[in-house]
Amino acid sequence: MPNPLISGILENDTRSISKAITRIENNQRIPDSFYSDLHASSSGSIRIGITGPPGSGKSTLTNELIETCLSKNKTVGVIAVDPTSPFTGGALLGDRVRMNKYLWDNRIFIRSMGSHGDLGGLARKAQEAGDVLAASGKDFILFETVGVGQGEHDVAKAADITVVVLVPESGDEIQLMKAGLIEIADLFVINKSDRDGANRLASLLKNILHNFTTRGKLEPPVFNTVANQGHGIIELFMGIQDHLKLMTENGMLDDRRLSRYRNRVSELIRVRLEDAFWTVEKRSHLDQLTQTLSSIKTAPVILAQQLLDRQQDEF
Ligand SMILES: Nc1nc2c(ncn2[C@@H]2O[C@H](COP(=O)(O)OP(=O)(O)OP(=O)(O)O)[C@@H](O)[C@H]2O)c(=O)[nH]1
Ligand SMILES: [Mg+2]
Repeated sequence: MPNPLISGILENDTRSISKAITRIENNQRIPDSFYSDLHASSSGSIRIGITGPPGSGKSTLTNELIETCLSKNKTVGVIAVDPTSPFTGGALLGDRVRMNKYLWDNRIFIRSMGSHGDLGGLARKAQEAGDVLAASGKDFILFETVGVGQGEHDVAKAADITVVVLVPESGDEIQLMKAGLIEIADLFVINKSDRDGANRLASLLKNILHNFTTRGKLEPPVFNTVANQGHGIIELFMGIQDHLKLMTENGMLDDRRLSRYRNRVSELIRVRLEDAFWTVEKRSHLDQLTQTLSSIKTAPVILAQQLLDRQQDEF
């Protein structure tokens, strides 16, 4: 018999979903059987990553996408991940407003996650929260992350399809290439297209994408939106569906899900090995040998090897 929390999640009970995500977020002990049951029911959703620079309109766009999903009788889960904030701040206040809007509507579940200073763990937790939402039967799960370097790559790993949100001022060819966005984006959105330069950026971007899309990837389409006026949202929603259809047909979606699964296993092993390795004794040994710069006598590679070689009782 599944545990009561799992039963609640499978019945799309908001309190159970919330409770499970809180446990994941706070690193509380969760039995393996919970994860097994979750896994058995968490493959049905489409996971969409939405990332981009601060203030580009990701939350506004997400809100519009929620409404579009609802109008098509689809259910939605949102995980708003902010790697830059602990648990307070403007963005999260905004999230609270929209959460309240859907408080009594179990077709929607919205949750924010701050980093708690544990950036690495955040991607894993967001994935697991996504599993909870998937098991609750949500058709779409939106992962909204502010793009600050690594953040974009993490969200890309968590999602089936990644939407990168830019604004007309987002820069010239070199800046766009350098940001590494071309590699992770499946679709581009130029939001705030009510401002000057939106068409210019769209043609520049299309040109770059045409020339630089790597093999094994579809050329990302570019959409113009004005999210705060609801313009271009339906087109974007349809564009996401079309792109997913293509990815399904040529096996890319399965490939991506497979590599996501493998990455998750590798990442869990890495974390467990490190946790097991760093005993209190080893930490204090490292601290002692590195009290000041002048106290350091060996190269990092040598000290690392010494720590790896020593048995517990030698400390
Ligand atoms: N002019 C214009 N303003 C917009 C548009 N979309 C959103 N905004 C405004 O831009 C501001 C930032 O929007 P958000 O949706 O909070 O942006 P965000 O990317 O979620 O921001 P962070 O979460 O802080 O990174 C808000 O004041 C929005 O009302 C648009 O298409 N045009
Ligand atoms: Mg936001």
